[in-house]
Amino acid sequence: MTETTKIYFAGAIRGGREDKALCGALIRHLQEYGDVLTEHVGDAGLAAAGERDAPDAEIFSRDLHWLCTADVLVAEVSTPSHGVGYEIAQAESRRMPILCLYRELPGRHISAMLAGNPKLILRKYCNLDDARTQVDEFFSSLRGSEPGPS
Ligand code: 6IA
Repeated sequence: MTETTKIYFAGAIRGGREDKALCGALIRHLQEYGDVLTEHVGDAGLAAAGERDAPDAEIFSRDLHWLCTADVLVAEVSTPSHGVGYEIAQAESRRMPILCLYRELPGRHISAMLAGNPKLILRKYCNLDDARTQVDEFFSSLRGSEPGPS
């Protein structure tokens, strides 16, 4: 992984925008590790409903294209989202490293399709600092798994 690593950040949009500020802060941290293709997910101006920046079909094909060109996927999964679940499944089928971050919230449980999936790295966090630490550990584990110079 280098500073040109392409990172696809996934976070709920129509699923709910409660965590948009947190997603924005996570994206800024991820930018220390590479190019975040989906900066808009942390955009405070992007609401769960309201005006659309593009037709759904355009959003779908643009995002899927970005996902295909990404090296890793990092997802914030505290808020259930159809789109984020779909993106995680796509990333898994492309054998991309995947980090899913979540907070424990009252009355909410992470889907068994994530919690039971050994292909994902699923990490709980309590606050932004903790989430940043999880991101740091994820990228250092990726560096550790790269083949060294021969
Ligand atoms: O089902 P969701 O909407 O919660 O899915 C969120 C995920 O789908 C994010 O990780 C994004 O990558 C992708 N996504 C969903 N909607 C959009 C979007 N505009 N622009 C870019 N990516 C999107 C929607 C605008 C509209 C809600 C006003």
